[in-house]
Formats: sequence, C-alpha cells, structure tokens
Amino acid sequence: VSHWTEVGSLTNALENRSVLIRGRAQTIRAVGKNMAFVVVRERGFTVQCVATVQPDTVSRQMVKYIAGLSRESIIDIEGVVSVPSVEIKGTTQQVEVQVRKLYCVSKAAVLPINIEDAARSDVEIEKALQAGETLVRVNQDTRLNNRVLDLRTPANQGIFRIQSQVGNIFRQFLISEGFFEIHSPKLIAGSSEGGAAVFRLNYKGQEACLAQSPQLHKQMAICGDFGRIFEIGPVFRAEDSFTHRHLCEFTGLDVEMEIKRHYSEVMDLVGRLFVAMFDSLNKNCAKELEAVARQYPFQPLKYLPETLCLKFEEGVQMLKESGVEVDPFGDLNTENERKLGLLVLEKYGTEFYILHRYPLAVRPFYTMPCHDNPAYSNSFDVFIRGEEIISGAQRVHVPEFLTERAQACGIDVKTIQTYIDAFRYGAPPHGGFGVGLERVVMLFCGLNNIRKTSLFPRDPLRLAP
Ligand code: ATP
Ligand code: AMO
Repeated sequence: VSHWTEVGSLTNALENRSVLIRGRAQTIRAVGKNMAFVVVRERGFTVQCVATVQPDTVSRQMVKYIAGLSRESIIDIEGVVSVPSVEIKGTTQQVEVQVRKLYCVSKAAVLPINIEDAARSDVEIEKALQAGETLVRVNQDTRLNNRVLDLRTPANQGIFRIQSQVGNIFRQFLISEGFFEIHSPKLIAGSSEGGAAVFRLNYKGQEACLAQSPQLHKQMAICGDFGRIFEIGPVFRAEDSFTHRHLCEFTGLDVEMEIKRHYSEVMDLVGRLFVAMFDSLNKNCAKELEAVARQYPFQPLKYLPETLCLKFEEGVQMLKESGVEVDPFGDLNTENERKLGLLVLEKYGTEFYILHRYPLAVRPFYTMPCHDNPAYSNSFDVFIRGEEIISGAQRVHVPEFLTERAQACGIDVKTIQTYIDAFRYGAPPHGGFGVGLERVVMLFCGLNNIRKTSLFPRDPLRLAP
C-alpha cells in the first residue's frame, strides 16, 4: 500500500486496489464467528468494511477483535476495494473495503449520544419511530453538552466548513477592493454601542468592558488615515434573554471605509460582497450545503444579481398596506421584520435585501442623521429570510456634534473621550457595517437556531464546554 486514501474518495475506479484508510468505527456488526462489518466514517463520508475469515490474512481471532471494537474508536484499515453487485444502503460510498489488516489507533469510551441518531432529520426520525425502531431524539442541550460528538455529524461538518468559507470570501473580496485587515482591542474602557448589554470587568483596578463591537477603534483607524479596513473578531454582548439569534459572544465581520459622497457607497459594497459570497458558497460548498440540507432541509437562498435597496419608509408602507400597524419612527420588531421579508420576497423575488434610512431615534449615537431630514439617518440593516444579519451607517465625524449625540443618547462621554478626541484633528466622512458571522451561516442555510452555527456557543446560561 503506497499511501492513505480518504474515505470520501473511495470509488469504483479503485476496484481491486489496496488502500489504507483511517476513520472512526461508526457501527460494528458481527455475523456469526467468521464475518464482521464495520462502517468507517471519515469527516462525514462513510464506507462499509468487511472482515471475512481467510486462511492467510484474517483469523477468527481478528474477526472477534473487530466485533468487540467500540463505536467511534479510531481505526486504521488496510484492505482491497470491491464493488458489490447490490446497492449499499446507509453509507456515502458505493464500494466496500475487504479488510486485510486492522489496527485500533484510539479507543472510544461508551458514548453518551448516538451519532447516527444525532445526524437524522426530523422526517427520518418520524419514519424510524413509525417503523418501530428504537432511537433517542437528541435535543439541543444534549447536543451542546456533548458538542465534540455532535460536531462529528455530516451536517455539522458542513456548517463549519461553510462558516470558514464565509470568512474567506469576506477577507478575499475586501482585499481585492483595497481594504486591509486590522485587530482592535477587545478590552476597552466604555460601552461601544451604548446600552446595557455589556460585560464589565476589573482591569487592574480600572473599570473596563469587553468590546461590544470594534466600532470605536475601527473609526479611530479611519482617523489614522487607514482608508478602507476590515476586522474579523470576537464580539461580546451581555444579552439577558434567550432568543434563537442572540449569543453572548459571536464573531463580528466589520468594515469601515472613507466615503466620498454618499453612504450608498457602503451599501453598494455590501451588495456586491454578499452576492459574491452567495455565488461562491453555492459553487464551492455544494457538498457541505447538501450535508446540511440532508439533516435540516432548506430551500436555496433567493437573491438578485443586483441587491435590492429599500427605504425604511417604503418598508413601513408595505407593512401598512398588508394591514400591519407600525410606528414610522420606531424600530421594526422581530415579527415585523419577518413579515416584511415575506412581502419583499413576494414583490421583488429576493430573500436578501437592504433596508436603509432608518429613523435616527432607533440607531446608535455615532450614526449620521440624514441631511434632508434629521428624523432619519444615513443607516441601514441587511436581511436574509426576514432576519437581520448586518447593521451599518455613515458616522458622525464632527467631534462637537458627536459629543452632543452621545449625550442625547445618555452615554457617559468621559468613557469614550479618546474616541471623540480622535475626530478633532480632521476626520474624513466615513461609514461601515458589522456582520454577525453565525447569523449569516444560520440564515443562508435556513437554520432555526444560532447555536447551530456557533462552534461552542455562549448564551446567558452556557459557559461550557
Ligand atoms: P442588534 O441589536 O445588534 O442590531 P438585533 O437583531 O438584536 O441586533 P435589534 O434592532 O436590536 O436587532 O432588535 C430587533 C428586535 O429583536 C427587537 O425589537 C426585539 O424584538 C428583538 N430583540 C433584540 N434583542 C433582543 C434580546 N436580547 N432578547 C430578546 N429580543 C431581542
Ligand atoms: P449591531 O449591534 O447591529 O451593529 O451588530 C452587527 C451584527 O452583529 C450581529 N449580532 C449578533 N449576533 C449574535 N448574537 C448577538 N447577540 C448579536 N448582536 C448582533 C447581527 C448584527 O446585524 N457597530 C455596529 C455595526 C456597524 O455599524 O458597523 C454594530 O455592532 O448580525
């Protein structure tokens, strides 16, 4: 045997060839004393391996040893690829491996959850139950308590590769547009977004916070003439309630850029960036998306080549016309965001769109009011399937006005004084946005809970594993 073969690349083309594979023993089944079957899984791909007693290679003792392996143990198998005459059910690969040698690399203890059960879709579970199978429905908390095992399911193998690709494309696209990456501090003196959802801590005797966003420092980098920047980093929010889309720690994809004339320059970038991202995910993550859809069925995201940009007022109007009363100067609640998403889909045929010119009163203190009507602001949110994935805006770059806005929003200006001072020595007009990575993956894949797209989620009750 010359080299290792991945389980995912075991095909008919390798018939009669010797291969060396490593994977986990997903299921082990003995048939009498002379034969044992092991389904070997490697990163979501599975193949059936057959050990049959044979004079010079496989002894009875070896078959007994194989039959006694524990599920999820890591094993090396040397064997010969064969193509059975009947279709193989329950594995991703349509060939078998006839075992010659088997070595257990790492033995697994008795499992708290059954990974095959954890990998089933709701429909499959219903079918199995109706057919009288015994299986345990693995609920969300059990999954998260046993996250390392849960991560081994094909859907999770897909989700976190998709998540990686979202970050890749974000980075590549922005670099190709003349942006560069920064790393701002996460220990800061005051709240960066205003509001109460902040983790406070003692910083060598000084009161400090975990950054709620890189907002202040990404703007200060613009004052340092960095022009066009982005950051990928942790964001901390001391959320005190449970929702399907809020975490206490998530990954923020942040952008900040100089603006020449209008905040539409920022929205234009958002539109092109995300169309490029969706195109690339559909093209380069097809297998991963399929693995996710097998467990959590969803329809591919509907989006337009030119991203739809709607005014907040138009959104309010659409809701009104459909019989929903909304405050034209208030924020949209989760339910109305969803409703608007459906109306937009019906009217424009897209599940991805930008809503801009929000009422100033519902935006953070650093948001630039509209020139023509200061009741509105040069700001926007971006939605996938009726849920927010991005907030962005043009910022106030005049220090006196920034102080006034911060005070009006009830912020203790002392805690952000160095930020405000950054604008005293000349600051270019600028704007930017923040994306929630876990939300993008959750909503692109039509998943119902952000905990599914966070590797080790942090919510008000969960600090481990
Ligand atoms: P962000 O606040 O960071 O922009 P978001 O999705 O929470 O993201 P908001 O505009 O603050 O957006 O909230 C929209 C709606 O979501 C609120 O009107 C409220 O109904 C709901 N919501 C926001 N935060 C929470 C929370 N921590 N717990 C429960 N519901 C929330
Ligand atoms: P905002 O507070 O809207 O804006 O956050 C930006 C994006 O981050 C995601 N997000 C969250 N994801 C998971 N759990 C949470 N608790 C959570 N809160 C927010 C959402 C949201 O759209 N500084 C501004 C951005 C900017 O203007 O540049 C900000 O932080 O996807």
